[in-house]
Amino acid sequence: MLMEDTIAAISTPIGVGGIGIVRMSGSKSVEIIKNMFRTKDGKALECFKNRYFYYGKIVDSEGKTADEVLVVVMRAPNSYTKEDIAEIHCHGGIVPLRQILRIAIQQGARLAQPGEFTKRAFLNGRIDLAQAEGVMDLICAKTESAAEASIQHMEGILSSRIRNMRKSLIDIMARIEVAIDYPEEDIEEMETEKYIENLTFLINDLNRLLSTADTGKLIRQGIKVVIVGKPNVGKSSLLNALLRENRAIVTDIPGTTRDVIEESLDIDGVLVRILDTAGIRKAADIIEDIGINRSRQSIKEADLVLWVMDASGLIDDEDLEIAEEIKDKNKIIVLNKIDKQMAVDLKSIKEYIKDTPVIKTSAILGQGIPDVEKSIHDMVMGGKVWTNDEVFITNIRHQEALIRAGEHIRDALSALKNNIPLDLVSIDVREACDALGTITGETVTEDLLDKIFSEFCLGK
Ligand SMILES: Nc1nc2c(ncn2[C@@H]2O[C@H](COP(=O)(O)OP(=O)(O)OP(=O)(O)O)[C@@H](O)[C@H]2O)c(=O)[nH]1
Ligand SMILES: [Mg+2]
Repeated sequence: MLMEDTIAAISTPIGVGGIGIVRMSGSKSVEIIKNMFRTKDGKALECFKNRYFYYGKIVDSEGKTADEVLVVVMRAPNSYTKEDIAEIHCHGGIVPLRQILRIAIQQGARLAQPGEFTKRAFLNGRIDLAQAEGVMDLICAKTESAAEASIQHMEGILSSRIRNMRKSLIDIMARIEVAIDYPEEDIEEMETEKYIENLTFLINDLNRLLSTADTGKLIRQGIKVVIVGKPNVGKSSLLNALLRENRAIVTDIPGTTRDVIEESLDIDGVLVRILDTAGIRKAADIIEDIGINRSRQSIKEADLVLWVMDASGLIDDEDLEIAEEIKDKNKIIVLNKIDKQMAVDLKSIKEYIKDTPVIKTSAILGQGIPDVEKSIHDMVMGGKVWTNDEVFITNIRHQEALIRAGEHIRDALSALKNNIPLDLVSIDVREACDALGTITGETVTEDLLDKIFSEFCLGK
């Protein structure tokens, strides 16, 4: 991948839209745009003013019009990539977009690889790696809270926390190196106390940041909520009520749902992947049996179980079996069909449901559905209120780097406490420093960069 190349890509999604954008970045962008752009009366333009929109058309080498367009040029270094960028805003159909891209390539551009624009922004020093990943996370965010978390990363708030930690480590490393070069015992002893104090402060700060990773993961990937219960209690009706659409088949025949149905739901900024499953009982036929096995598999993978019971029915052995199956899971009990005569008595399962919230609903009337949502939300956030200035670790790569840095800091601390020679301590401090540097991209290998950016979308 040569940085000298001028790259081009379609930056808008493939589909039908009002407008679509072809973007170019590199030193030849302006020359290429001059060759393919004509004003309304067919003239080529000598000069494109910086950041001005020009109305005209794109023509191929035979002068044939590809589309009517608006063109804008953003010159280095004040652009996304810090290189000359030209954008062609055409009609958002796949044919004009592809044709314009083809003409740009004929004029000397090269097709960009996924994430190559952002990679250039990184390599040219406009953003660091965590910020680049923030851009991609924002594009892929499925809820507002996921978007908020990625904006924090994109704006460099995570990066500056990491950089501060790294600065302290570099500072300690420098002082250790001086101490190694000029060993004077009394100074060393005083200094050792100082190192221990600084490293302890750092490890606490690092642990605080790491503790946001669980919430961060939920924010980004969503939580898996599985609806389980006996047949006919209203599981599919509950799914439909939560989705506010008739997604799953509902009948009064027990054993209606055979396969697992998965849908996504945004509950107050929390992404929920919700699964409706086959009612658990002794199966009546082989298909139902397969379905019930799938229910059991889903329970294993669940972050949270919604255990639905018929409020007008009685607890029996099948319920006890389910209770046993989900006893180690986070769960919420949903007593459904409260529009009917209440009969259920939870006493016989009270050993299983200590501290389990019980929500009463009528799925067909929509009663209690907001309470179910609130209960899910509370379970996920653990009573935590979302604050805007908090940085969350949402990326597993960042989490792993922090864990590695933490291990090295802990090793350095225990070495210091055990009077192990300072040159060995300094190795651990340096490793911790390098681990943190992989988050912002200061100490990252070419291979890792390629891997990260190849997961980006085309045209970004
Ligand atoms: N009265 C009343 N009936 C309900 C309620 N919720 C569901 N039902 C009825 O109960 C029957 C079973 O509903 P489903 O949602 O298919 O039940 P299920 O748990 O998915 O059943 P399986 O897929 O067979 O395991 C249907 O006839 C629903 O209309 C409710 O809140 N009140
Ligand atoms: Mg069902």
